[in-house]
Amino acid sequence: MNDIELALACKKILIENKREGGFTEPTATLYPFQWLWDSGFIAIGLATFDIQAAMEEITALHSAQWSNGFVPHIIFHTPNELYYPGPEVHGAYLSTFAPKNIATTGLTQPPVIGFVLEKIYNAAQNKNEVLTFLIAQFEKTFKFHNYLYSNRDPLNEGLVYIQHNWESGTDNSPAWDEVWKTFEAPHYDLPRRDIQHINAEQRPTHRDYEYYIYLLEIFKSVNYNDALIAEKSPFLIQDPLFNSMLAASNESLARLGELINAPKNQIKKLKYWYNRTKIAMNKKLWSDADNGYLHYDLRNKRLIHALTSSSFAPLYAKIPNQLRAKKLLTTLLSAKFLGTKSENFLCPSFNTLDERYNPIKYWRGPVWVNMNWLIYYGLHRYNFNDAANIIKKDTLDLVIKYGIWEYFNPDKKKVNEIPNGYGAPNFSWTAALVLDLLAKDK
Ligand code: 2M8
Repeated sequence: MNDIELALACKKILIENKREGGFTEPTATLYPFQWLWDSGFIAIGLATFDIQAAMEEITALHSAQWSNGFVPHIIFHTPNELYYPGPEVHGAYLSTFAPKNIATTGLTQPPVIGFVLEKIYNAAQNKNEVLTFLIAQFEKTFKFHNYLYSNRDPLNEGLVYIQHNWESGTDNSPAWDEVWKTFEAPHYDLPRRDIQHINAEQRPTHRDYEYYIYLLEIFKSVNYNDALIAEKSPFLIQDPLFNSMLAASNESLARLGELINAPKNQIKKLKYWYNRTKIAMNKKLWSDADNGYLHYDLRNKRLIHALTSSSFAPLYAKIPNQLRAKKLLTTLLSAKFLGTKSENFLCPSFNTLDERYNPIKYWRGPVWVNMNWLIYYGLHRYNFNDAANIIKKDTLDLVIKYGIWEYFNPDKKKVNEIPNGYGAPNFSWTAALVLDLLAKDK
């Protein structure tokens, strides 16, 4: 398959996964709604060939923004029994801030939209065509960041926390194993739909899901009140990926703000947020022992010593200085990720030398194209061009070899044995970000 054929296949997926209401499903069947960070990545891909569709994607997402600025991670545009847990299990309507006209979750996801808006602006041939859209979406995204810094930073450190593993985007990361050990979840009968579509070996376990659902029960018991969640919930995590996305979005919004003549105090605030988050991440989330950024468990006041692909996300937001960035590069190219003889496709989602590494299970080892895309651009910010080329080549090789899947086995030795990628096929953000990587060559 050459680049032109690959680009055509990617566009076809985005067009086929687009639904009435202007949003794109991550993939038909497994994820039949709109997801926050998926939509951001999808809009980046759409912007390479259809600016209107990119704008519609973000407009549809923000149509479900809560009155306090919160942006939910799933918008249940139309009822669909194929997915569990649906709106009833999430019970987000219990919050006084939730919209009345559309069902959403009460969880969020990595705040990527700020930098997505800048990508849309840069991709637009005719800047006037996107101006009205940008002015409105800038305001909404600013409000979301304001919500995060006001409600998710109880120590006022410039670092926000996530309250559920589903907010991380890296849902089943071994990093969470350490948190599950700190409390007990009850046993539930769970009508899992995902493992009816996908091989259970590639999805989280039943026990994992019990923890996920138990956290929702806690949130519902306090009507999704943030202050009470901060006080009671056992899961309060400062995530390097989530905070990097927030920082990068602050940077982008500050630049966009200048372009659209946003009020000076908003631009000032965005720069202030960016700098505070950068300083706090370097102070609190960096580990010299691991040579990488880690998750911090705010409830139990400790770093979680697990290197994941999220450990490299700070490169995307220019969080580390050049020296620290070099250390991160060394970790990426070490036996832990690339392998001593480059035997892995970059970037495994978890340290391959850790006994919990699993190359086929969800976020516990496989390669994810959205993480590769973030690391690719992050490496370029430090002029680590050789490593950036490796990760780009690995991404395209995987997609050409296996198809446009949700995730992939990192093991290069197995390419002749493994028939396909993992999770769902025809996966929207894989298609979208491959389009962006291919467009970058032009
Ligand atoms: C996965 O998460 C959802 C829950 O949000 C699930 O497994 O049901 C994750 O990979 C997440 O990062 C992604 O946004 C979502 C849709 O692609 O699927």
